[in-house]
Amino acid sequence: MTRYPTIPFALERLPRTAMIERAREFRDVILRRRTVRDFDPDPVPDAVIEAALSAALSAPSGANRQPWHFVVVKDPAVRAEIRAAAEAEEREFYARRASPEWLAALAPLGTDENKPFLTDAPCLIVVFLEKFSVAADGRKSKNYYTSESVGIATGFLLAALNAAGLATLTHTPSPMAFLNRILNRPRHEKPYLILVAGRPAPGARVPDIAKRPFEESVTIVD
Ligand code: IYR
Repeated sequence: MTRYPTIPFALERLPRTAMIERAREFRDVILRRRTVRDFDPDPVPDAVIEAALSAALSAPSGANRQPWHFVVVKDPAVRAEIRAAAEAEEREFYARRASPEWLAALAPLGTDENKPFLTDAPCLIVVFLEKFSVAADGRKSKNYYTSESVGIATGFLLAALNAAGLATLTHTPSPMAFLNRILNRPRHEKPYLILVAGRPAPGARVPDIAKRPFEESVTIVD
């Protein structure tokens, strides 16, 4: 295999104060992100979704294989189908599949098998992970660090949607194979999560929870 040719790369050399300012500006934007479960049905501009997806697609990935596919679902009938299938799985999850320990961990959040946000929110972005890629001629090639790569891309997407003033929810009904069937995606694409996006419903509320203190989560070796 030949190496890629290289191209120059330089970033504007920011003074220290500007660097700190930029870092804090981004922090302040992302600190406004909350996982929301009550959405307004008002549609979101396509251009916002497209720009946020372009940000996601720029994520680093193992060997630059970009092992992901994103399906944007706006069609209310398809969202209704996804909701019905997710709620069927979630009924099983809450009634039988989840361990008592898991249910106890979820109890403070008050989640249950009802997922109205899947039809209330104007936009679902279903993220698929490709353990291997299939070329146009059918040849398969293995992908690397797929969960890390798709996780980073999904993080970019969340950050971009929230920066645009949208609320989001990462939803993972379990199992999610119904998404391949409903969205007509090939078997080698594994559903990773459903990202629900829209404006929060008027009067939406979120749990009063906080992140752990900085010092507890970060160790600096200087
Ligand atoms: N998938 C279920 C359960 C669930 C699990 C975790 I971990 C959460 O942080 C939230 C929910 C559901 O969506 O209800």
